[in-house]
Amino acid sequence: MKIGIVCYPTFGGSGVVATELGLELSKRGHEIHFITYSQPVRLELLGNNVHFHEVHVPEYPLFHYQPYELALSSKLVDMVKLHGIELLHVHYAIPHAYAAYMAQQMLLDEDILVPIVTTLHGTDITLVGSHPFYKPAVTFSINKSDAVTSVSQSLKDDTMRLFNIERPIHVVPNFIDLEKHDTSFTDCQRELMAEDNERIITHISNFRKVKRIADVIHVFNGIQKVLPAKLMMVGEGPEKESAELLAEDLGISDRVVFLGNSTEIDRILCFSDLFLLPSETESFGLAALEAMASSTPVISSNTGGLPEVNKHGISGYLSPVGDIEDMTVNALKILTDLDTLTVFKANAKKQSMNFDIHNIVPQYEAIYEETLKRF
Ligand code: GMT
Repeated sequence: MKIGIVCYPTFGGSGVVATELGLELSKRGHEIHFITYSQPVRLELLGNNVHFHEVHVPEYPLFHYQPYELALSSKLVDMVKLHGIELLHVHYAIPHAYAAYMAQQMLLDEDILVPIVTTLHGTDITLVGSHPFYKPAVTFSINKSDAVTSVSQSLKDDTMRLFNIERPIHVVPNFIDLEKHDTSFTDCQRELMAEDNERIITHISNFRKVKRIADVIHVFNGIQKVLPAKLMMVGEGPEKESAELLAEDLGISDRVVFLGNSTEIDRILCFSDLFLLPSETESFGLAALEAMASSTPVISSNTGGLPEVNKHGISGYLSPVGDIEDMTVNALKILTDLDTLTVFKANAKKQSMNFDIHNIVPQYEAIYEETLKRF
């Protein structure tokens, strides 16, 4: 199949999922066209089967807001015609599903039929999409998609509850390429980050409010009072500065390392003992799955799709949102004794195997085939 993929090309989970999906589809013989405003961060290899088409939005002083949707839908029309793209798979409803629908209508005028598959990722539904300013457009574009998927059962339930949805939603969970998280790395370089007797705790996110970054610091503070430990904070975002200040106020800034954005997540996770994800809400928690695939148990909040990913008492623990004390106690249960840590590490790896890329990507292929047949 010739498939056009639209996504946010940044470090966010939806862009990562879209990119990994496109790369895997290309390995399975499909021709993939990424259509977005810059090359996706995890898209390193362009080749015969993987193409990238940049959407340009020229600055025009009359516009207070530059019309990205318009530029995107025009680009989709051009690329479908030029490359014979048979299906558009858009990740994140806003504004991608809306722009794709406009492109579909323009192409229809020229008797070109292209179905749209929309994948809902989370904040497009729970935080942004359900805002009254966007809700009618988001409802419309979901209902006009030819197939809709969501990354967890919890997100599907939220979508059905918050919007008036008239079509089925298929749950296709996020996935992981286990080969990229091979823990048999010989050059893990743990010694560069911490002393032998120190436990390494990691948090990776876009440092937005929804991630509850202060909780990460407080939980780590509780851990390091009991055990020698270091905290790796990976990512960039609006809450980073206040997290740095909090670490300073608590007198632990020498034990908290802010690493910024990284394309080498697997390298950081390979020396991590525990992953913290205390988010307010999380449709899935791809970062937690990536940690587990690197044999890193997870302390997370019990919200959204996280219980579908992290299994309480097995791959880690789940606590009520904001319950720093419970998270700290659970973290110490895992970290204090080396044998327990080893068991949790093995369990985390095993649990991640339920989301093997080789089992999940065929589910998308089946949806594409069924949608094309129906269209
Ligand atoms: O919150 C983020 O980390 C970014 C956000 C995005 O839209 O890229 O992530 C959402 O999609 C990911 C991939 O499906 C999910 O794993 C994240 O849980 C989800 N974030 C939220 O629901 C807050």
